[in-house]
Amino acid sequence: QKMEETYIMIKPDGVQRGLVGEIISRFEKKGFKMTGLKLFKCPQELAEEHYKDLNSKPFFPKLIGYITSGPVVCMAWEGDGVVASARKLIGATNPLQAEPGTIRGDLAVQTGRNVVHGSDSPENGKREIALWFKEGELCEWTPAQAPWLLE
Ligand code: DAT
Ligand code: MG
Repeated sequence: QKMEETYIMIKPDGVQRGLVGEIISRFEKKGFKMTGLKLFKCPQELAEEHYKDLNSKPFFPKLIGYITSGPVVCMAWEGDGVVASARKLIGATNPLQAEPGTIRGDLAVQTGRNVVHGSDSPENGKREIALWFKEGELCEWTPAQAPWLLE
């Protein structure tokens, strides 16, 4: 049985602001395993599919415009409880409400520029990874630190 996985994406503001290393670092240091990574310009249709549950919201057009406005960093991360834990590391949707110590709490101020995405359930983790990554883009590997993280 495969470990839980989540789709994490650094949004265009995170890339433009030079926060890529900082954000990846948080997940790396926590001890999760990266299984996919790419810099990517997101086409309109993919952005719309990714956020389809929000397509009736008034902010939807702006959200799609923002996500497609520049390159994003697409990531797949794996680990026990990674979905909920990544959401905690990321912090609340509105960065002003996000706790200090979280990515959004430390690095952002507006909901419309909240620098990072994380899947909200294991099902959506799978769905989003399949949506953003092609066959052969994911990497199965065992980190050398595994025995020092997992007993
Ligand atoms: P999250 O990204 O924390 O999972 P979400 O799935 O509810 O939040 O919404 C997806 C993104 O849509 C969110 O990161 C920013 C944008 N968004 C959500 N609510 C918004 C609002 N009320 N006004 C403007 N943008 C919003
Ligand atoms: Mg969400």
